[in-house]
Amino acid sequence: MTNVDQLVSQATAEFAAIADAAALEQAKARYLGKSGSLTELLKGLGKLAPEERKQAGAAINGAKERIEAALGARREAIRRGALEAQLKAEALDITLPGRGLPTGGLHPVTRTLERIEALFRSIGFDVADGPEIEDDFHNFTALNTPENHPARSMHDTFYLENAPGLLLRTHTSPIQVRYMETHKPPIRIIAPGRVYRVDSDATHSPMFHQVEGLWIDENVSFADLKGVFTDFLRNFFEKPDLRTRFRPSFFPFTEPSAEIDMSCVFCDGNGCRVCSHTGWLEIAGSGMVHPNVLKAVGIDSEKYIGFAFGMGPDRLTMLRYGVNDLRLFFDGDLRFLAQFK
Ligand code: 2NM
Repeated sequence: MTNVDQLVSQATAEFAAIADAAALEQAKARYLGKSGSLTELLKGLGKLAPEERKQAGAAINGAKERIEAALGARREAIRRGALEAQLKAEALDITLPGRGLPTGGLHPVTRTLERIEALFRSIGFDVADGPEIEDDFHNFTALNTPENHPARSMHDTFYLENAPGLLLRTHTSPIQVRYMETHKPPIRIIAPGRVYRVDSDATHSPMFHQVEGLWIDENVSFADLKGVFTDFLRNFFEKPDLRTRFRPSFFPFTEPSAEIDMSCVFCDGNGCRVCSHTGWLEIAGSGMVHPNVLKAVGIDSEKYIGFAFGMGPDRLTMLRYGVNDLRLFFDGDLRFLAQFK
């Protein structure tokens, strides 16, 4: 084997052992670069006799072509190998199932509201809605609440700045006032929603929820109130033996008025820490709608009569799920909320 043939097979073997593009270019320089082995051979041509020079020159140039060909083939092989590795690494298995999204859940108070709505719909009540920013008339005046009533004070009610007469509703009764203004009896509705009062501690939040109920017709009695509300509580807490008691009370918008207590759902009325060992839990306010309220909305108070009640679904939710701090419902802490999924 001649000198040049040896060089070609040496270069070809060296290239074949290289897997890296940059290393291949360095190897190329060792043969074809300025002071590469082949270049050195070309430089030596001048020292040869003219007749030898031609033959040697042709042999060296032939070797150069073969080395360049080997180099090009190796370059291409490395490029294809890199491409194949990349394609393999980035391959997508489109037959894999999706990862899915974390599931959310309804807020516990929303679940209670939906439950209350379903139970009242099932006995023919409609669900009414209304604005959270109310005026003086619908929140107080129409509800027989006098000008000097403490509930109207800035200590208890959020009034809007630069908007005289506008406030955040303190109960959902204005929904019922608006409904009575626009509908003729018989009226059977519940009014769920957010309400606002200046109050904040473990059992009071400045925003909380209320559900009020209203049934107006020609012969609605206090006995109907007792039956409807007791039946509702038994269904809501899934306790057929739950008992209620109605204690005389006062509200400007009802006469007579009553506080509704139910037998404690934790001890069935035997007395425990939740009911302060009384066996009873305060759960709602109620009464027969005051004639002045019916007059304010244009309903004939000689012909029509009815009952109304108001309860706190936040408290109902606490009792149903055994939650002891109202603020947990409004902090938005997922560690708490995720427990209701
Ligand atoms: C309560 C207690 C008693 C009530 C009265 C009315 C209306 F609009 F008919 F006058 N709505 N809700 C009412 C009555 C609310 O909440 C403790």
